[in-house]
Amino acid sequence: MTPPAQIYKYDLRDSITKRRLVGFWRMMTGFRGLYAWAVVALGVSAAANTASFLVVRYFVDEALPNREMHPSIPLIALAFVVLAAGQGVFSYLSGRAASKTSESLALRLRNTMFDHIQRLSFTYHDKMQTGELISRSTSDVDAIRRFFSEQAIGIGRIIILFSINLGALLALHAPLALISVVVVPVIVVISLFFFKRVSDRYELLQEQEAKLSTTLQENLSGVRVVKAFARQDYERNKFEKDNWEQYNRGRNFMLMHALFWPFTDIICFFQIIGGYFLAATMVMNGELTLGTYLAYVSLLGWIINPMRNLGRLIVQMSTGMVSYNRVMDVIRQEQEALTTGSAPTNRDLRGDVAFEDVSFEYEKDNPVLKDISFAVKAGQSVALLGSTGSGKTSMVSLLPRFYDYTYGKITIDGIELRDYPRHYLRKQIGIVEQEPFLFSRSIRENIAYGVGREVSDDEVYAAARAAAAHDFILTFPEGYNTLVGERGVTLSGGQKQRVALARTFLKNPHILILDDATSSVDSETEDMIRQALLRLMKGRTTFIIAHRIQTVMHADLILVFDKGEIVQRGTHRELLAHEGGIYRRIYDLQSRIEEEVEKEIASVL
Ligand code: M5T
Ligand code: MG
Repeated sequence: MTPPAQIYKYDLRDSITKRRLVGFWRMMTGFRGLYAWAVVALGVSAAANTASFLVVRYFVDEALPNREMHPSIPLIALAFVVLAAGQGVFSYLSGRAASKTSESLALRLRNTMFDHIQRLSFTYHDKMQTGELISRSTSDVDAIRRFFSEQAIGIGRIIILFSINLGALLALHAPLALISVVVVPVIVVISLFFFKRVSDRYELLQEQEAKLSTTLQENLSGVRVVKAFARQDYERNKFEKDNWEQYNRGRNFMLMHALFWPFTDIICFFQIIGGYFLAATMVMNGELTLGTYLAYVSLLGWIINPMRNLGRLIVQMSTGMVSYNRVMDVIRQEQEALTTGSAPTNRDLRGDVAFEDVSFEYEKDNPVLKDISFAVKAGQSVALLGSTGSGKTSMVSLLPRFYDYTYGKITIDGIELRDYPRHYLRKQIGIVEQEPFLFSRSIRENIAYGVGREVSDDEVYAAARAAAAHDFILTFPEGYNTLVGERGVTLSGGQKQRVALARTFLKNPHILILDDATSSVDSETEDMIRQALLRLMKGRTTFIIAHRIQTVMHADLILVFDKGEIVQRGTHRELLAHEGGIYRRIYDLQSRIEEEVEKEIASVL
């Protein structure tokens, strides 16, 4: 089976509106016909049900009083069978259409959410908690699904039942019919009263649920830290506190529901008893036949009980509406424009990069980069050195447009960075992140991840060799098919880094960014990678962030960062010549340590 084609024909972003019911209506695009059919089929089923009460009436009033077998009795029996079968069949057809509609709508919503979330900006993801996004994509989507599968269809059903049965009742005895529905407006008013209260409480409940799932998610990804610091008790207490809050909010929510029931129950009870009583009196006074009375009793039940359900549904609908807002809040966020930009994208980047007085801030008025200016020619390498938190990662993440700079100008090949479509830049620029992430897939899939086409084994091996990863991968029994992460082996920090390096090498980018990419490997392996890098870097502009002088000394330009500013610049030679400069100090410190280590080793040998 394949998903219904309609789900791809409509963009849910078009259904964002302040009026939530309108939003729901728009969301149904492509399925309204099917949905209407679900309601109509339900109506047919209800009509068959009602008709059988009228047949009862005919049977009691017309057929029974005759002593002999009335000629219409076989017909009556047949009518009962047909009506019962009709009711069952149409009820099934309705359920089938309704389930297809609501599941399709949920399917589309989940697809849209997933796709949308991965296209949101880095800034949004920095701020939005993962647990919150997960709960909106699952629990809130489910509430919307229930809105379509249970609440909206239920309300349709009730309106139909109400109209058909009331119609029949009016035909039987109009004054009695009118008296029998006096409580209906009261129930509607009570439902609306509860609607607001339930929806407020539900919103609080959902917020707490998101908080709880964030706690859980964070705890799971940080399970090693928790264990290492033996903080299980602390974490449990924290979780229990949040969970207790969840309990209270859940309870408040259910309590509102619980309060609603007795109100409507009592009202409906009086309505039904009153109706029976009144009709019975009328029978005794000879104003009503017995058959009509029997039909009336059934019809009244079929009017009042659905009305009680109407109240419940209206109240439950509020949950769907709260969830609608929570989901639309995410969908409303603007995506990063990936493909717009006036720069030509039909050729590869050459790699001339220039920064002119660039400043950047994650949060307003808190600049992490100040007046950064430098220029490199295509094929040159730039090394960034500096204390932690000085802005090195931030600077390089401007190049693939992960973030947009606040002031100044960055150009690549003479064209302003903002004119390049992000997708193009990210295809052309390869970045090995400071804390690389690997998927729970095979090593091979991880390495081939960035290429976006079928790659041969030889290509994968070559990239892995360059990253000094080939040999260690072959030590695993399953080699390149070894699963990484939760479902497979846990790689060491250095192994992970090398797989990430191979992944970027294979992508063969025109601008290469290595953010502390060899920090977790030993000096010998680093040396191997450096050799491979020298070959790879040829002809492409490279940015290398590192803390070791050895790693940066061969760069064409070394930038020394401090607190978001470039405090020194030049080649290794030039910077060394600057006695008392930071670079020189770092160099002296690192060579002193090395000397000491060497002495130490010599003394041991
Ligand atoms: C520079 C802040 C960070 C620091 C400053 C990545 C990131 C950083 N920051 C944010 O506010 N949000 C972010 O998403 O920016 O940070 P950096 O650029 O990561 O520094 P670095 O790469 O030079 O440091 P290190 O430790 O990797 O050598 O104040 O709080
Ligand atoms: Mg960094």
